[in-house]
Amino acid sequence: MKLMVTGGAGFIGSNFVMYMLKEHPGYEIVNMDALTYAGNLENLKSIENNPNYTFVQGDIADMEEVDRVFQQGIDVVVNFAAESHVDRSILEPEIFVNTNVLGTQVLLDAAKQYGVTKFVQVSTDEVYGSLGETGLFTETTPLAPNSPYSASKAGGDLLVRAYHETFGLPINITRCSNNYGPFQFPEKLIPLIISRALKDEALPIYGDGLNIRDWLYVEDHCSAIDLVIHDGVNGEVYNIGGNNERTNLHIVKTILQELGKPESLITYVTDRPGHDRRYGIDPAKITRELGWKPKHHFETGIQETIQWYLNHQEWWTRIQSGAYREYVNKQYGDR
Ligand code: NAD
Ligand code: TDX
Repeated sequence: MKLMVTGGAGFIGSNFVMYMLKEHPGYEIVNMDALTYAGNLENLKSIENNPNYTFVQGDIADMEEVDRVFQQGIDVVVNFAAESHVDRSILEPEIFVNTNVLGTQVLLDAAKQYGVTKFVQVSTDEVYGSLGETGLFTETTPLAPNSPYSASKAGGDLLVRAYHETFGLPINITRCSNNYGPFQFPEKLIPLIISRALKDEALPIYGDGLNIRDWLYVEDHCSAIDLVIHDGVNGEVYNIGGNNERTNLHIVKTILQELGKPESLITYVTDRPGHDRRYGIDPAKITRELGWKPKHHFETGIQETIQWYLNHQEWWTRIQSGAYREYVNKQYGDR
């Protein structure tokens, strides 16, 4: 099987590439990634010489670049490539529409033209909007995105759905809750707090810190996508989540305790505009129909994650200094 993974140099994509090469040593993987600020080939150092792995630098919104990859003969597409940070989408929405909507459409067209056995769109619970104090997102919850990021992801999802209904493309859409684990870019809450706390910097908490996110260890997200590729019923949406709802304040205090740092570092700042109050996923469908079960408990997963960031300080320090671009140029030429 030949898989095209887009966005495989980002946080979840790189974990997924490594996971699939380990779980399915016979599969070939082509990783197409534009290497935006969030793409980091250092994440993939452990597998860069694997003969079943190739990297292509390219933009999913560029028809010619996408076409060149499909000419290699692709069986399955897993689309992780996206602009993924809500705060950046508030400052600069255009690039989100370009990659998350137009980029998805370009990929869909190529998948339709060349024919694939599966197109998996990796999406997010944020397309459902915000929950009140009770209830969970199911696959039939209406889409009600509140940020330019989630609106652009919802736009991509709707195109994926339409290519199934109109052209019979064999698709699945997965909607996962907040991921955490190794290689997450230090703009996102958990790595941001760890890296700033280690430097005794103020820890910015938006609003009252009581917004709730539903956390899933990244490897458990990868195992769910693996199942969907193989057993997902064409046209279906699968929600992925581990029933781990926590307030942001709880997350930050857990990290501080683990690092032995004082809570006085916590600094309440102006709330994110349109800040969703609560996310919570009902994973009953993927559990029942595909037999998926997460392996990692939040309490141990967060400890392992903190330990990973402690052991890989050079990884995030280089990102924060921008020096990892030198590695890219050294490895793949100056482009
Ligand atoms: P990330 O920002 O860490 O990585 C995104 C990757 O996509 C980067 O390597 C970047 O270079 C690449 N990319 C961006 N624009 C591109 C383009 N036009 N063409 C090709 N490559 C491009 O993101 P992530 O956190 O790993 O998220 C991956 C996917 O999972 C996204 O689609 C996101 O919406 C979804 N998702 C993320 C989470 C989460 O908690 N991080 C949860 C649910 C769903
Ligand atoms: O400095 C901060 N202070 C703060 O209070 C940051 C960066 C975040 N927060 C809050 C906002 C959210 O309530 O923490 C929570 C998590 O924020 P992010 O890490 O930015 O994640 P979120 O907005 O929930 O979106 C993430 O999960 C769903 C990913 O970035 C998305 O790509 C994914 O779709």
